[in-house]
Amino acid sequence: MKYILSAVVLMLALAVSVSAQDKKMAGDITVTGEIIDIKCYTTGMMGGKGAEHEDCAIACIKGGLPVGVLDEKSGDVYTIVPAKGAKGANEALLKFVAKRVTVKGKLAEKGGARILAYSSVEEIK
Ligand SMILES: [Cu+2]
Repeated sequence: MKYILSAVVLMLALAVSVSAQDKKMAGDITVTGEIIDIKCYTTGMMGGKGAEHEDCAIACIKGGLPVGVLDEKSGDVYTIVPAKGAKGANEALLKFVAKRVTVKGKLAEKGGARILAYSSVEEIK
């Protein structure tokens, strides 16, 4: 009986931790990593990241392809959009392309998409 009870408690604890993970979908977030153009990074075009890809990334982002940040720890990619009322992310982030930065903002996640409405970007020197 004791055994069954502890098994039930364990299952409940697991269920709670899983639903807690599902709910980490919105809120303040800080991401450290490289500013990338998501299209080239995803397709692997010309390496898709780093200094060798800087010129391509700038051209792509200037041309309107989505800009994002590649989390250096997890490898997760966040699409960057402007915070409410701010100007377009693409133009504002051009000077940070292929640089190592810290991006702060609000995260929204759904269906595999990660959207970061950024409030600040700082280059790490
Ligand atoms: Cu590119």
